[in-house]
Amino acid sequence: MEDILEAIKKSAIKIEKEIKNSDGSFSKNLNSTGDNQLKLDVVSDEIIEDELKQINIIKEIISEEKEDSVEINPNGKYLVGYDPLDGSSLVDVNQSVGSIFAIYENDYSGNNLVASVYVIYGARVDLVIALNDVKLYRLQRDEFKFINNLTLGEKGHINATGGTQKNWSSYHRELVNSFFIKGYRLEYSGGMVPDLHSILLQRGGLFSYPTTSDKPKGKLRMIFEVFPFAYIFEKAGGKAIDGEKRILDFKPSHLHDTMPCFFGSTYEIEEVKKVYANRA
Ligand code: AFP
Repeated sequence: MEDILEAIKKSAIKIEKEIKNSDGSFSKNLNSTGDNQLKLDVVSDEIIEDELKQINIIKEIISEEKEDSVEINPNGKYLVGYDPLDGSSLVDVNQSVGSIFAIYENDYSGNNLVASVYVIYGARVDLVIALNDVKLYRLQRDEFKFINNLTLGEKGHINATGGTQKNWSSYHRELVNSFFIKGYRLEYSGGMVPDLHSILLQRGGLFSYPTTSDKPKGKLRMIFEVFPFAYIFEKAGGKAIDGEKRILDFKPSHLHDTMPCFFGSTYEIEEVKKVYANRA
């Protein structure tokens, strides 16, 4: 496992330099989700693949930017799913972006996750590693220094509301508004990594990306985005559900499956369950 974590750190340092020098232009391809691929997406994916394929304990890797998995070592122990540069379109408006890594054993079921890591490229470069707890590291002169453990309180004050509002269901709109009426503050950048990092660093709140009329199965990808953050939020003392059920109890049918997701401290997730259980 240590070799994988070191490879992620090396990748992060290289990607951070690429972002600083990026001209934001698009490559000629689309990714498996049909998104235009920024050259930065492709370069970040190549940096990570080059680092991970040198590690013998890895059986295969699957990238959000590629249709199929890539075999590394048939006798390897771990499967690594990653989103090389999540929210990459935000680079052009100088917002924070991130890389997300999920490390599985046997298959890509949520309950087979054994570690999750993300990197946020913002005013500072932070790295968060979730094994049995959640640890925050910060890049200082090309080295990641341990800062502190991340834990969630019982409840928070942030309401990060994903998706286009006109495409929300009436009950989801009722849920979102119920938090604003309680005094929660809207914090939403359109980047999953900075939006969830902010909730973790402020020790609570709710991030939601629900089923919407334009995305009936949600937008966020199970293997590379939803499962790793569900793991992190649970290890930090919070919860992660699809509106009713625990996210990590799910298993994708296809490598690029998406699902609705709610990540938060306990109080907020229990409120989600109440509204979604009674939806018309
Ligand atoms: P891109 O990678 O296409 O920029 O999308 C980012 C993302 O996958 C995730 O990082 C955000 O949480 C989510 O999409 C934002 O989606 P909406 O813009 O529909 O709210």
